[in-house]
Amino acid sequence: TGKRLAIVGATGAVGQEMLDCLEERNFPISELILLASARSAGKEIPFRGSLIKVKELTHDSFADVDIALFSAGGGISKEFAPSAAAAGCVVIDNSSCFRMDEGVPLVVPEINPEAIKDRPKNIIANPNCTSIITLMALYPLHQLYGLTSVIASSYQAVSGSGAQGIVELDEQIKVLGSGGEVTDEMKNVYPHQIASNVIPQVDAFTESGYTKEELKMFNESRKILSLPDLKVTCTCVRVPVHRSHSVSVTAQFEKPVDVAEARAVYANYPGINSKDDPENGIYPVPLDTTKKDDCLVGRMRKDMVLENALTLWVVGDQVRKGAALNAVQIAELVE
Ligand code: 2RA
Repeated sequence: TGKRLAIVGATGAVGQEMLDCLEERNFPISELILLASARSAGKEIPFRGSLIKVKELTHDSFADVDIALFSAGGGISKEFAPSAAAAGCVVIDNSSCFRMDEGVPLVVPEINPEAIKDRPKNIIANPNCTSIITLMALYPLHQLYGLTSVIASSYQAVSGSGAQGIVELDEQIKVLGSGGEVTDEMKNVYPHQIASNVIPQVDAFTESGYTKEELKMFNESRKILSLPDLKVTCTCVRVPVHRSHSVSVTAQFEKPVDVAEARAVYANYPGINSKDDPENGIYPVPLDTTKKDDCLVGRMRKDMVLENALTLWVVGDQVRKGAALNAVQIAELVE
């Protein structure tokens, strides 16, 4: 029998992608409840051949709901997820709100599926997209060689800022394409022009000089892999790409590494493939993974500087595996 499933933030980019994933994976649903702000209430969204009317989110929206997927920002999760959990609903939250809570599992189904069993708050957290994509590449190598440190730089799509990030890039590309200039009025999402530019800041700066996004990679990697001493340092950069994040990673391990063996580990590994043949100019680019489930790894090489280290490049769709698909896969694990 199907589940009574709610999506909070159904009208956003991730919410829409969740609907696509639920349909494509034939997720068993007896009733779909779409919840959003009063502004969006009343909208009708197609699902499995019928139109579902969006309802306004309230604290009482979760009576008899089995699973609720939240993707409406940290504020909404903070305010409404506890009410949903208290109503007996299993909450899968895509915001950063509960990720580091002791009693909340932080799950990538291909890595730590068993963690969902211990959910005293009835809340399961979906990791940050950059963490998911990076760890999809590193986990198979961790199983082989024992991961000890990560040095990474990310190249993050504008979809990470929601639909408005995509709009801002497209608008600026259009103006530049017609010989115009980007004005300050066109810089709402980002502090600088994003078209034909890169911005070495994702999310707010902290006192350490790292941004919140960079500290998410540090904290979430340790929790998901259960490696409390894992060393992680990264720089997260926004680039003028629509949907896929790319990450350049140098990873160090306990044991000596072998590139051929490392490349081969991805064959038949769920959710991640290798696209890696440098002699023939073969490696993954963001357009390869857009709207696709799997992440792709390439540029794998034995690192020239660090002992027992591999340097590689991984790409994944930020909206899909980075958010919506991962949340739906977690929902599939919930009995
Ligand atoms: C971003 N990872 O890319 C953050 C949130 N989705 O903006």
